[in-house]
Amino acid sequence: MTDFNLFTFNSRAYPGTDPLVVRLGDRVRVRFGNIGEDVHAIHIHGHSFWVTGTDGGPIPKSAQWPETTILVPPGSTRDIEFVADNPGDWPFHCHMLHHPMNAMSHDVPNLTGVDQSGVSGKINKLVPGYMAMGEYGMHGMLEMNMFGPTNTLPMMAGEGQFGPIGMGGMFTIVKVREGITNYDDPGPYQNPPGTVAGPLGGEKTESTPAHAHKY
Ligand SMILES: [Cu+2]
Repeated sequence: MTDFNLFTFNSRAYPGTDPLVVRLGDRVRVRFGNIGEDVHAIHIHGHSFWVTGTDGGPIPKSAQWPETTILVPPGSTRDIEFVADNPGDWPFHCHMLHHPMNAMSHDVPNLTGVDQSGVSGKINKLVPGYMAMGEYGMHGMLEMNMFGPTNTLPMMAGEGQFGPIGMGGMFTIVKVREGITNYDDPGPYQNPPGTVAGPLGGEKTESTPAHAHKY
């Protein structure tokens, strides 16, 4: 159910990808080289960028254009540049749905809202180990850490500071930090008090950090 490849950044799938650590105010250039056979739509959160070059050469400044997603065709390169003016942890990933998630089994028919009570027992007679799932969406899969076949990647993986992230392919995080003196991974962003959404009424949950509740 991988349609029909596994997709990576620099041969690595999230959470095995390195974060891109940048200093607040840095001008950042990223060059994508697509050596596969599929188009990739690379998207950043928290910023917009300028498309500044292709494998044909630099794009003159008067012809550069602003974007938040850039299509990178097979066998080509694209350069983007942005000014990191927004502190935080920002997803940076391919926007083709199964590329940042790889083995997400999205060819399985959508069972959201389908009452599956009693189904597991019957199917288990034919397919031992079958588990009914998806009545309330697939988010529950994130916490199961189910084992897949030994020759493939996990379906979804990665832990964030608020819980499972549910990505497993062309996905990384741009970490924009003020006042850093090196580009080592600085850990999760410390969100300023009052900037993180919480449950209505301020009820504390296990995955909500304490500093998110200083109302
Ligand atoms: Cu892609």
